[in-house]
Amino acid sequence: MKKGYFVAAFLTAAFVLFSGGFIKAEVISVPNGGFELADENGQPMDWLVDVVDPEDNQIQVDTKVYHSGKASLYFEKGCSPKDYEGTPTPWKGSWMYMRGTEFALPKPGRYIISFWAKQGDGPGNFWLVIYKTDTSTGGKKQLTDDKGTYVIVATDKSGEWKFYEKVLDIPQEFTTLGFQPQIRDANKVWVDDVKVEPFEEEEE
Ligand SMILES: [Ca+2]
Repeated sequence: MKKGYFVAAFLTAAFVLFSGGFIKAEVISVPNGGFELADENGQPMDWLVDVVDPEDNQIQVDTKVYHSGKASLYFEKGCSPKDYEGTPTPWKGSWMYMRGTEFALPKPGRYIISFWAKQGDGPGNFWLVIYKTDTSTGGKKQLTDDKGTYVIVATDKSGEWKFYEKVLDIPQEFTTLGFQPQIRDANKVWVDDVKVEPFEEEEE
């Protein structure tokens, strides 16, 4: 921990030095937000993958299709709720999701949360849910914006890489965040560059 703290302090000092004394943007690292790191099974490091039905659904780090670096997240839901209607396992047709390692923001305030996605033309949409863990209960609490939504939804189905972002006011009690990628209906998507940056009103 101490070594990590020292490195962080050093990098901050170096950043201030080389940016001419102005802190323009603090770098906030989303753990494996670029999906460059995979385990021996091709699963993304720092993300908890919960594929409820591997016959229909798939989560893999893809090293052939990516937006930046050398890899992205491939996320495919091969079934729809209607496929499991009236069966003993209706939950198999419902949400498929995974969760990222939670991370800390330096302070409360306004942030831009963004990602790139390249989505297929299936009926489902990829959602990125923003949440924190309630440390007293272990439950997940979603962060809702002023329009009452707590997700960033990938709406484009052209198969091209598209940028999605949301500006959110992060309150004190939410300075530890987690991301939950999910799809409910059938579709496939590549996701890359999940990022969090401080929002700046004006740039000079
Ligand atoms: Ca990447």
